[in-house]
Amino acid sequence: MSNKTLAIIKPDAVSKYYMGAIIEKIQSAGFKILACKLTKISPEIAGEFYAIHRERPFYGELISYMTSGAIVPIALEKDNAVEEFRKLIGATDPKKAEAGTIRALFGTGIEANAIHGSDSDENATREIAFFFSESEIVMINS
Ligand code: IDP
Ligand code: MG
Repeated sequence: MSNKTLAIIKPDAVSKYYMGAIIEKIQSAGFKILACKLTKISPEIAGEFYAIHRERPFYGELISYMTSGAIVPIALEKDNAVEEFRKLIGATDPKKAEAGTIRALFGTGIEANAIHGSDSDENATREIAFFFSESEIVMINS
């Protein structure tokens, strides 16, 4: 059980100015921010990040969506981070996400679901390294 995960506030949520409200939810749930940046990615970079979904029917749309505006990748730390963060964000489809979860509160559809969360410890490690170098990982109050 690892203690790190990667979140990405997705373009729909950033463009609606939900970044502050979402970070508030994340910190209130006890996650510590290790690294955070506002950025925009190219289709090549998005394609590399989502390479595992290359065969899925929504892949092309997913790449267009994730490159349609600014995103906020955030490296997070908490005990059992991957599982705890997936609980906090809720199901992929905001309509099916439990009330109070980030996707239920801020998502508008199965694609524009406001936030990404790593789905395994292995992917969390890969995804954090995808967006942040070692020297960019910092602990507040330590
Ligand atoms: P997850 O983000 O809950 O892990 P995945 O199945 O890994 O869900 O899909 C990655 C992302 O692709 C989703 O968060 C969502 O933005 C998008 N997506 C998933 N399923 C669909 C779909 O059926 N249609 C359009 N977009 C989808
Ligand atoms: Mg996934």
